[in-house]
Amino acid sequence: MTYPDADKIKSIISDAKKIVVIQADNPDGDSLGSALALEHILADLNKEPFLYCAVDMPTYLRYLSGWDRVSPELPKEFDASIIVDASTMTLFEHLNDASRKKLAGKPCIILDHHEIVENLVPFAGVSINDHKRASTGELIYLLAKQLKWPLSQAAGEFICASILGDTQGLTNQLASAETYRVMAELINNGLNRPKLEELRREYSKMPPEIFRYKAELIKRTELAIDGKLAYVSVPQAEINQYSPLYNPAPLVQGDMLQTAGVEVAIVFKVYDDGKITGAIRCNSNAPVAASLAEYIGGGGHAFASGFKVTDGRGLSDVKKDCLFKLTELLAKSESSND
Ligand SMILES: [Mn+2]
Repeated sequence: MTYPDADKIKSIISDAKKIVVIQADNPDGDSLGSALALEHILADLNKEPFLYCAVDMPTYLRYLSGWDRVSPELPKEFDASIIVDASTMTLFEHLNDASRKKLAGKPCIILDHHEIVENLVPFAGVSINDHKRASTGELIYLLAKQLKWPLSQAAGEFICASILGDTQGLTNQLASAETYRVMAELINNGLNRPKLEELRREYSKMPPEIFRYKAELIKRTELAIDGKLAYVSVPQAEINQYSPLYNPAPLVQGDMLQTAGVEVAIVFKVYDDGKITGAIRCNSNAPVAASLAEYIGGGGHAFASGFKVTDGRGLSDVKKDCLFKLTELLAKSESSND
C-alpha cells in the first residue's frame, strides 16, 4: 500500500528545518504516540522537531517518555507543520487568529484517520486521511516505510503505543490485518511490547477517589431505548474535581458496554458556560457513533465519536436529540443486520 501524496510530504520535509508537530485539543495515546514517533523520525532526518498541544497531556499518557516536551505555545519561527490525528478546526479551539495565520503561512501536512470530518483545516497543504488505518501511528509507520524514513527503536515504541491506544490493545474493530502486520514488524525489530503494556497499565491506574467516583457515575447511569442506550452526565463541579485525575467517560463507558442489552454508551459533560460535550462509544452490533455525533454536532468513527454543542441547547434538549436520532439509527442498523 502506498500513498500518492507521499512525495509532496517528502519535499515539504526536505525543504524545512524546524517542524512543528501539532496535536488537537483532545490529546490521546494515538496523537501523543504519533507526535513522539515523528519527533524521533524528524530528528533522525536532521530536522528540528517541536511538539505543540494547547492542552496538558493527561496523566495516563505520561508513561510515554517525552510527553513533557509538548509545549502549549507555538515556536516563534518554524518552516512547516504536521497535524496528527485530527483534520477538523473544531478541535483547535485554543488556536487564536495569530497562530492560525502563522500556521497558514507555512506548509502544513495533515496525517489522520478519522472517518467523518467537517470544518476541515483550511490551510492544509497536503492531507492524508486514511480511514482504513486503526491509528495515525499506523499511518505514520506505513508512510515512513514508503519514504524510507529512519524508524528507530524509540519511534517504533511510540507507534506501538499509538496503535494500542486507538485499538484498545488490538481488541476493537479498528484493528485490521494490516495493524497486526505493523505490530508484528515492530516486534520483529525488537519492540518489547509486554514492557510497554506494563507501563501503560501502571500509568492508567486510578487514584482511590476515582474508584469511588466511578461507583457514583454507575449509580447515576440511566438506561433508555429498551436498555440499548446507557448514559450519564457530568456537571462542571465534577469536571473540575475529577477530570484532572481521570477522564470520567472512559471510567464508565467500558462497563456500560459490558452490560447486557446495552449497545451505545454516552457520557455528557455539562459546562457552566453552556457548552455540552458528549463522548459516544458503541458495541460492534451498533456502528452508529459517527452518524449520531454528526447529527448532534461532531464526528468520529463508527464505534467511537464525540460532539460539542455551543448553540445554547440545554442538556435535556441534547438528550432528547440523541434519543430521537439514536432510535432511528438503531432501528436502521438492526434491519440491516437481519
Ligand atoms: Mn487516532
